[in-house]
Amino acid sequence: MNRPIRTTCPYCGVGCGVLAAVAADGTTEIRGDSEHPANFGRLCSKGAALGETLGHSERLLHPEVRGKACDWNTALDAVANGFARAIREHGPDSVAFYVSGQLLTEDYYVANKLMKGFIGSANIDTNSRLCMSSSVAGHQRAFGSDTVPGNYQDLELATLIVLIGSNTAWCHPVIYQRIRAAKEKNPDLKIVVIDPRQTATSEIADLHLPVKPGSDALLFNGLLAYLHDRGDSNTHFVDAFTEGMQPALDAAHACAPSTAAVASGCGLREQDVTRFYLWFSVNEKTVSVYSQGINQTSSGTDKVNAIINCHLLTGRIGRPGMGPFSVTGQPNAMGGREVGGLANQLAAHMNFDAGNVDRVRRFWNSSNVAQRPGLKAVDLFRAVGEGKIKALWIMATNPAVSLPDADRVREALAQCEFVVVSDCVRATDTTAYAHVLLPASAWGEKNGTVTNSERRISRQRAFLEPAGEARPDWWIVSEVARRMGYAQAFDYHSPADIFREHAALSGFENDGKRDFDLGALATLADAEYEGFSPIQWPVPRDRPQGTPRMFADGRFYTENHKARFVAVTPRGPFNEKDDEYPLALNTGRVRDHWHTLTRTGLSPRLSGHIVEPFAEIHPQDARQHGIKDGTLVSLATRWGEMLARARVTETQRPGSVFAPIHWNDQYARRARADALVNPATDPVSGQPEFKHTPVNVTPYQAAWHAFLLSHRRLDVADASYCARATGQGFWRYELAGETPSWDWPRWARALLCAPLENGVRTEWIDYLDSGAGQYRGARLLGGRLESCLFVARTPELPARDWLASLFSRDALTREERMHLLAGTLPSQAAGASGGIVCACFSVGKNSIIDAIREKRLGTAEEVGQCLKAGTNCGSCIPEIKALLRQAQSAA
Ligand SMILES: Nc1nc2c(c(=O)[nH]1)N[C@H]1C(S)=C(S)[C@@H](COP(=O)(O)OP(=O)(O)OC[C@H]3O[C@@H](n4cnc5c(=O)[nH]c(N)nc54)[C@H](O)[C@@H]3O)O[C@H]1N2
Ligand SMILES: Nc1nc2c(c(=O)[nH]1)N[C@H]1C(S)=C(S)[C@@H](COP(=O)(O)OP(=O)(O)OC[C@H]3O[C@@H](n4cnc5c(=O)[nH]c(N)nc54)[C@H](O)[C@@H]3O)O[C@H]1N2
Ligand code: SF4
Ligand SMILES: [Mo]
Repeated sequence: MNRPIRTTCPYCGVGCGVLAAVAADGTTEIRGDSEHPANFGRLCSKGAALGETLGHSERLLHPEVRGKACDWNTALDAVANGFARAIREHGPDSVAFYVSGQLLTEDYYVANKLMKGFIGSANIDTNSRLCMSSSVAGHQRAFGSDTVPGNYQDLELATLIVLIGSNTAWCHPVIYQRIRAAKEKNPDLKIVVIDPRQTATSEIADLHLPVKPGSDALLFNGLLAYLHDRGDSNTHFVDAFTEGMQPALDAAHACAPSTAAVASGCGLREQDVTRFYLWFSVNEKTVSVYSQGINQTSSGTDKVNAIINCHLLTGRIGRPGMGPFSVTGQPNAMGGREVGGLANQLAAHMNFDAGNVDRVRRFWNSSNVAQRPGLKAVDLFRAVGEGKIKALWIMATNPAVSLPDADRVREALAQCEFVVVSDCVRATDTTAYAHVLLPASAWGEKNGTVTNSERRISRQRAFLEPAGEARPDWWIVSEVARRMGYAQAFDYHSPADIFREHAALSGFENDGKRDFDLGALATLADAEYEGFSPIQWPVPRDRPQGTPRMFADGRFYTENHKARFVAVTPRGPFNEKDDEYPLALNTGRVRDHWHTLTRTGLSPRLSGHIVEPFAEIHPQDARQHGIKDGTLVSLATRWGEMLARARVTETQRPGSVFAPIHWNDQYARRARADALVNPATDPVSGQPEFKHTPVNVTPYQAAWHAFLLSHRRLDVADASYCARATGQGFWRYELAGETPSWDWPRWARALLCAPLENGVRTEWIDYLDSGAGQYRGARLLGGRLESCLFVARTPELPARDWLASLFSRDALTREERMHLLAGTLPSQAAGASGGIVCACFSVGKNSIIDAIREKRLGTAEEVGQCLKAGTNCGSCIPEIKALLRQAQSAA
């Protein structure tokens, strides 16, 4: 085992410290870093399984130009020439970069500098537009700067935590674990969850408010009015450090004349609203955590300010245990904001004011700095579709899957003259449209920094050699810049060079005028950069120890240093539901997958929790739309359609449907949620309304259903529904189709027989009941199970667990062969796992239910002692507790 390397998890914005050690056999052991202040050794299921995602099977290993592998020189020349030609013929605004919060700060800085500083256009936007831009805009309106005031420790010091539009348990699991631990220590800590759905997060809630989708501004305006009317205003703070309270209060009173009016407008019980308001009133130490349920709406910026208003009125900001807290999604969403990666920012938290443009021009020593904001993501891709953008470079993001109205995004990419994609993975829905493909180094191979949700900058460090010819993104961008004639300004030899320049720019002519200041880090020696310990910005020259909390002195970054209330008039979603599309589509994440599956999709452990795209729907709506649990449904909106497995559940709010964002053409067919999502955006931030699109749901009339487990990866072309998941030693396919085969045995043989099996003993075991429309077949190769296929007219098929377990066996016993087509051994007839709950120890739902019943287990700890489930990363504890509750209510 090599010495462990200290690095940072590449998934969510919690920014956990990780220790990675490569063993002699090439596998990587991953542990939480007990010294990292974000996680103190904890990891969630995704972080813990990082070692399973480092293989090279899917990697892009060398540059390609128009489908042909080539050397770096050829590819870099092609990119530089393609961009230079477009700029020469159509001007700098005819080109664009679309980048990502998954780049490291150094990569991001160089990309931003090239576009805004030297090409002279601000057409560089980032997927953080889809993620954080309403928070950024809300912060800027309230504080005059994009500043997150507090930190994670505040969650442990608070007596009330309000989680708004945040499925913390699944999306920021280590923050959730810290909150849970804080609640165990202090049972008086109250937790309120505001989300139309009941999620895993609601499991620790003292109060869950299932708000009507999009009604949060009314709820917080009501709170503002209530706090004021009860005399909870901190008049000293308001008078000395804020402005604009009265108009904000007037707007609040106008829409929220009473708690009853709020309750009815938000679809809540009045006593629940009152309880929430009262708790907020009496708990000075309140942290309001919010995330995509707030940001991703067409009035997201107003909602952010409606929340911040309540903290300003009560002066609950900048002190331990309190504050509004926007938690960031991607590992380096914050770093991207810091370098100016959003099209409406210039650099280092500076906007396009003339003074800033001049300052940056002098610092970069360029006569060509962009003078005004560029196109925001949705508009940018619209411009691509209209042929206005002639050359586009996409780095570290997968817009064909993740942008709203994603079918139009594909059309735009298909007709763009010159598309460059830098990615680690060869085949994504976006790389399919690239003229030039550039192989980027992946996590574990690159060096640089990231900033987490609490402004803490940490190092990512390499512990692996780059795969194939992959190179770090900063190097790729710098090489293109050189070839475009900017060699001097991009003469970087290491990420440390870039970091020092970035830090110097943030401190340049700053003198406390701008929040983002890393002045003290501008002269870091290479060795110091190597040994860099996590630190919270600002780190100005006179405060080299960093800054845990902001605004403690009541001084903000507006002209007059006062924080601003914003008067908010609540607005509903841009597209309300209509007769044709009577339900509201809400989209989001699942516990064990990350975005478009390019990494978590490789891990058998992570792929076992949820194996296919689904649509959650309330029983009442299911009845009305003729939908049964476990069947396939078609979801359709004015923008597109998808197929998914129905999950009928009381946790869903009547009137809404929830679908996950993860599945795409690489893992499924017709399952991209964003094909359905409307491209409506927030007028201030440009953030899309991902959480609300009018939708219709109908049963999908499949003539046959099937599952297939196969040692080899296959292409099941005849299936209209197909979802693939990675198993241990096999691929799992869930299938359905509109026309049944005339001859299933022949169909199965055509699909499952591989050409090169000479000399190996091949056996078939199969069974056909053509009357019942049933076929079951298994194929053995040299005595091992190679594949099996189960077809039926309905989705009722045997459980997959026992069959799946046979793929890790060298040979099958006689008994196993006999029962192969039954799908289970008689002794295990009830032994299906029911789906993985604990990813770390592969413990299934049914084993937990059985253990609870048979051993009379009462707590998650007891389940852990008995089955180990939940004892490693703890991400599944909310689900275990839900099973305990179910068992208790059944008993
Ligand atoms: N497992 C996992 N974790 C992740 C990611 C991942 O892909 N997988 N991605 C990371 C990224 S980039 C991000 S941005 C974060 C996102 O983290 P979250 O914001 O927590 O995740 P989402 O599932 O997008 O949405 C959160 C919740 O908003 C709710 N919601 C919808 N509409 C409304 C509404 O009108 N009001 C309120 N109050 N709530 C509403 C949804 O029901 C959902 O439960 O997660 C990060 N962490
Ligand atoms: N309907 C709906 N849509 C959404 C959302 C939603 O809630 N609902 N959420 C939105 C949000 S918040 C986000 S953040 C986006 C995320 O959406 P995307 O950014 O499109 O998703 P990822 O799968 O993370 O894409 C990252 C890509 O970069 C590659 N990559 C990883 N590391 C590197 C690297 O170091 N260098 C390079 N060059 N490439 C790398 C990966 O292989 C992958 O292809 O989705 C948005 N879309
Ligand atoms: S909470 Fe999980 S995904 Fe997020 S940084 Fe920590 S280990 Fe990674
Ligand atoms: Mo995000």
